[in-house]
Amino acid sequence: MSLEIESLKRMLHEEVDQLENMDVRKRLQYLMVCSAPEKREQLQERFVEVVSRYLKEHGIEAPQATDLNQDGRLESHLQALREDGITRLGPVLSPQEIDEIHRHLGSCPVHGGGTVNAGAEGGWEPVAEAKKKHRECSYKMEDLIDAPHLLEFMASPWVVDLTTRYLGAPPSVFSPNLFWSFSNVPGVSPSQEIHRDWDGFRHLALFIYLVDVKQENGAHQYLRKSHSLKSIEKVLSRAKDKKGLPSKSELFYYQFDQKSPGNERLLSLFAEEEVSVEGRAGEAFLVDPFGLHRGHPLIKDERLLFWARYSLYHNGNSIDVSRRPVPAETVRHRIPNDRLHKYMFRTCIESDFSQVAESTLHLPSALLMDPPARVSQFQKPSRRKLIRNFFSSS
Ligand SMILES: O=C(O)CCC(=O)C(=O)O
Ligand SMILES: [Fe+2]
Repeated sequence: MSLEIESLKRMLHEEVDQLENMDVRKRLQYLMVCSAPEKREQLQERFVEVVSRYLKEHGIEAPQATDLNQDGRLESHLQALREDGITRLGPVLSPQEIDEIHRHLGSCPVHGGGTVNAGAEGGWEPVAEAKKKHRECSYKMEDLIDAPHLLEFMASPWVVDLTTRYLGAPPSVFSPNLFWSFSNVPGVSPSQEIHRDWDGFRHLALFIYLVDVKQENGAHQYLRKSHSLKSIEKVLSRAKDKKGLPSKSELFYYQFDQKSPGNERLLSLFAEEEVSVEGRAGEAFLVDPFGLHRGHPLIKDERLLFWARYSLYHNGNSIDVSRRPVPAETVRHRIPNDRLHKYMFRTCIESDFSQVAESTLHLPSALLMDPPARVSQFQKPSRRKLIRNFFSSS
């Protein structure tokens, strides 16, 4: 075992000792949620090093899409992601391709809820029925994978290159999702409240609009520079003359909820950084979803949104965990059939490369932790409570 792995283990154990017998994902989740911001970023760096070394040793490396580098576009997306946490990729699917996707979905049933696992009680039904009673509904993962064009885009060399460079190692693609949001059922769903996503130490969300989207039918809203300590510090230093500023730790883990007294203060601090991504069907954007974001609640019409998540490991709390990967035969001709792609898509496409899929599916536990001695008695407290504890002890 390399020194790096040893030292990472030590760092992790320092904090984990108090949390006897949590299984590895809970430990990682705890570290992600409860570490002081500086510690979290330090852990993140080390985690990336360990994962990328491990993958290299297993022959999994992403080739660089050099043609895009030459015209500087990839570099500028990367820079925007690092500085702002969001970058717009422009139109990536043509109107004809969008029509083909809609034609495919025309015969596919949906389930109430923005993700299938988070779905309301009830079965599969046509969209026309679902929209009468649900604010959101989602398609089966296999119907999404079978749809034309989306899988190819998720696997396109420059998306793989860009996500690899941002994450620091070839990504694990997880939770591809395709869902409608409607305006005719009152109320607001959790993802329509400003929030952070907690799917890994470092992760990205790729979004593609499949209908034209304006603010009133659910444009994605993002607070730029809320995704990293460094960029939060920039926002704070720009506002240094204002009274009653929150601390950078407070900002780093800030969660909005309707009752938070700090919401207004935060929104005004990030006023210059707020973007609502309006765009045509076929437009894509990438965000670091640790940064504060939401989908605007719809006031008219509807929205069809595709997302895929790119992370450093299969985190175990993603929406596809209880779903079986689709058989490889159905997609083999559509994306390269090599080690890299088998690894990247192992959560959604069955792989005949089972050794790699197996040994890396639980990458963190294989690398970082001894298996827990006893079944965990530890109940993870709610994130809100963890964060409250964090603030009261800092
Ligand atoms: O609907 C959107 O634009 C964002 C969705 C989201 O943030 C989430 O599901 O975590
Ligand atoms: Fe989110």
